[in-house]
Amino acid sequence: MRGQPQDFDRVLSSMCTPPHPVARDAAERFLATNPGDPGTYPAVAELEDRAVELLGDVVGLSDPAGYIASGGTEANIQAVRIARNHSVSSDPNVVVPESAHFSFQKAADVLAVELRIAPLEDDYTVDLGAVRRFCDEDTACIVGVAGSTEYGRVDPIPELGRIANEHDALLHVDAAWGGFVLPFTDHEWHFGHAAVDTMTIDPHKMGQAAIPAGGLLARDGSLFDALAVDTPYLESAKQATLTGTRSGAGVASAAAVIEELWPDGYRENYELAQANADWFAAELRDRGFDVVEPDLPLVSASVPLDLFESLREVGWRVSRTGADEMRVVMMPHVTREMLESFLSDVDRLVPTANINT
Ligand code: 0PR
Repeated sequence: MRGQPQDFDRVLSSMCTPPHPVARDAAERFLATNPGDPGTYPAVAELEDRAVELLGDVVGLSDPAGYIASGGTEANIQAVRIARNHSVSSDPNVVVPESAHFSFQKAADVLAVELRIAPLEDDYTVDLGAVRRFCDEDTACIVGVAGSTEYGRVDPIPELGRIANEHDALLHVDAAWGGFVLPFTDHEWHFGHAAVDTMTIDPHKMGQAAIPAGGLLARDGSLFDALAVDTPYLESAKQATLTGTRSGAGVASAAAVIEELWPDGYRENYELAQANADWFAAELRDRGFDVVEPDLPLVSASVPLDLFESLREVGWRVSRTGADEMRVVMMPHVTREMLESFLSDVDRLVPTANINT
């Protein structure tokens, strides 16, 4: 059977997007390579080094250590694993904001660490007082989110770094989605702004690489020693990645597209996406919906369930937040025309929907 992938012309809530042409081309050329075995596949290993170096430029780190992971989930699991293995506690805990992606629940489960979930302030960033209260001598890691999945918010990363230092804990920043838009904002979020130890930044989200291409970076390469296992029958002596055989397509596409778009192409994407987010938020507000102010290019708004369902029925791929708002992510494929067409469906469907629910 020869399946047909979905079109992107009605996809509004995904954090993925069609790969950029240079990413697609690189992915195809490197399909039969495995960066997990750099002795046999040296060309893709070199591209991985280049991708990490370029990611360092994006996140204010001059000598970055890291690798291209299968996605943000693997990068977050590995960051928690670094912190756990680094910690001297026999009962380590990790303090995360309530806005943290569910991959941290997987990390806590797989790694048998306690997850302490700090509540948010009214602006959807983490409550620093709660983080302080939750930290103790067993805290291995504090997590800050730079571009949260549901509201696109950025936690106060420099303050989290100070709290982490006070507790000898590591600070991990999850910029899986936000990492390719935040360089063009005033936020303080990266290695150059704060005492960040590790970071997730995914080329296969806003970076426009082919899936799978997540990114894990560390300020200090020795942090990866805590993950390394011996690989006796490979030509390389050690391996710090979670998976063994890995996608050369993802790695090559990440290197190619970041080289192509950083910084001007990404800046252009950000400016278009943010303008669309601001415009779309205002349009929804004009129609009487409650909208969470879009700080980054992501709009969440209270939309009644029956309208939401009607929109899905006519083909719009929209999802809901935990608090039941509709969420639209301004990925590079989301154009003003798409949003106009969506709004005309909203206008058409509103009279039949019950706006008071
Ligand atoms: N960290 C953050 C801040 C995320 O938003 C996500 C995924 C991850 C980590 C995990 O990344 P991976 O999915 O690469 O492992 N956020 C999206 C979400 O849960 C993932 C997604 C992407 C969902 C495309 C749907 C979709 O169509 O919403």
